[in-house]
Amino acid sequence: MLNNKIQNIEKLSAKEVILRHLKLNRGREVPISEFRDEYGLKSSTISNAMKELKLKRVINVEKRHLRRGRYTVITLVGDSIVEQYFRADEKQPPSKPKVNKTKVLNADDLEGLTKLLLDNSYSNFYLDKTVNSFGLTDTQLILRLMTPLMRKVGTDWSTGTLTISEEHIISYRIETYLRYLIAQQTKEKERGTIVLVPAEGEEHVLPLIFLEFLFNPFYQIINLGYKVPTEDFLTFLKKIINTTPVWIFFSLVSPLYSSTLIKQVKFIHENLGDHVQIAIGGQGTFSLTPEELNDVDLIVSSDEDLENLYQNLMG
Ligand code: B12
Repeated sequence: MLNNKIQNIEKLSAKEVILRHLKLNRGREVPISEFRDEYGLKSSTISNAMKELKLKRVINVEKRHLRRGRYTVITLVGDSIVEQYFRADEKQPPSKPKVNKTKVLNADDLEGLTKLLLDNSYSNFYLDKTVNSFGLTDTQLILRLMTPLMRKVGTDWSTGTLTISEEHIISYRIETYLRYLIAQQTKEKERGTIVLVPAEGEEHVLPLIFLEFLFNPFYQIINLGYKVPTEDFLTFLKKIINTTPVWIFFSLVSPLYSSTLIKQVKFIHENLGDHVQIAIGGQGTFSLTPEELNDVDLIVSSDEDLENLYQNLMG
């Protein structure tokens, strides 16, 4: 599948790009979003080209309800402008049959997933297709795939198997992919607000996106990303605590920021009393002592803890 993409598209018009891509992917249902994601075509350009080609008349355009929402799928059918295009093209000498080198991955093949994420022709679409083929639930996607993958990236990075650039690329692509999934999630009636915030100084923000993806369907999620001064954070919390039950999820990946985090938690409890519930989680929490955790309502230090929290809050 990774090879089913037109090379050297610079000199082609949008119409040609669409037709050639359909040809390369003959027999497969081609989502319109693929033209946008793969070739950078704007939605309006795709729509105009489709009108000009009268694709709507000769190709089935149907709304398909996919697991995470609706999107439009184009399916090739019999005698059409596309078929005419194929006939014209087939007069050229036949090219060598292509060998499909794409390996079918499984969810535990972290090596294969790393390669896919670092492939030059990577797009969200390829990862999505692969991930969909695993048939994972949301918690499995995070706990069985994303978390072990990032842990492996950490190990490979510290042993020099992966470079810093490669770690950055993978982190960025995972973040982008999860944002892409979040944008397609269906919202149910909200049960409250979850504010996601890293310990002050902490730059590992991927776990916040994991949590946003997991809880977004049922909660108003406010993901504060990084570098939020505690006083500022407090002012912000005061504005929302009277209108909604609030959880604060603090993430601590690097143990370097554990004492700062404990100060933050104390400060918030001193100023807000029991108006908010505070959970802290992440691999950095191992360095905290039971005394330090006095002000914390919940500690999530393992994948199992996270699974349990998910069952409790979403069940
Ligand atoms: C990606 C990455 C980075 C990226 C982060 C990019 C981003 N957008 O987030 C960047 C490049 C910025 C980075 C920087 C650094 N990193 Co780094 N990084 C990683 C890596 C590979 C993945 C981190 C990650 O997302 N993990 C996600 C999961 C796996 O983490 P988790 O803590 O187990 O969380 C799970 C749960 O606990 C839960 N969870 C997490 N938080 C919370 C909170 C709540 C409330 C709940 C309910 C649940 C929950 O969700 C997860 C699923 O179970 C890790 C490797 C690893 N083992 O994680 C190294 C790693 C964490 N980094 C490391 C280091 C050393 C650094 C740097 C100091 C490097 C440097 N010299 O600059 C800096 C620190 C910067 C800083 N100030 O924080 C070390 C830490 C070693 C240590 N124990 O101190 C690791 C372990 C790599 C290694 N093997 O050496 N890093």
